[in-house]
Amino acid sequence: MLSSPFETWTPAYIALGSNLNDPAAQLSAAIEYTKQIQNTRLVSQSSLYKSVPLGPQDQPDFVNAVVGVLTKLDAQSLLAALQAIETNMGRVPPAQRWGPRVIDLDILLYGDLRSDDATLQLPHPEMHRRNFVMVPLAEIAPSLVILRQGSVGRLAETLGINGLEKIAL
Ligand code: ROI
Repeated sequence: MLSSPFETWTPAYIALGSNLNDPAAQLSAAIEYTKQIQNTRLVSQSSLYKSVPLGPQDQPDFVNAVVGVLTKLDAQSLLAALQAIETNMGRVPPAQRWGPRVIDLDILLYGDLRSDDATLQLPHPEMHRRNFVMVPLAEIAPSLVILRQGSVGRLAETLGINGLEKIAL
């Protein structure tokens, strides 16, 4: 009972990405909306990074960032809140797998929770391979350890900054 996620502030990390309609402005708007999620506090925010697309190259560069929150929501409720923000911001189901998008909000980590749900895999199964996720995350949580992958700082260093450029903050 005392450890119910509804009564406890859980740290979670969220990756943001956009490559359409002024991506940096999309990320700023998404961060403002994230601050308004009920029972949730924004506690840290990385710089914004321009990044070359992973996947099809015939699309605009992305802007990526990571934020840290403390939340009383359970993981599924946090996911639902983030999906509502995506929908409000005009996200439509991508026409193309790995195609361009107005906004993408992915939960990377929710406390120590492991989830292999169809709708929510935690830790995010690809995060440790993507420098546009690990480099911004390393700004705000370098000593965080990702299950079976090692520390965020070490992973970010190993991945390097190829194709990444800090553009703000
Ligand atoms: N590539 C980059 N650089 N950043 C992203 O956020 C991103 N998101 C995606 C795909 C299309 C896989 N590529 C990306 O969903």
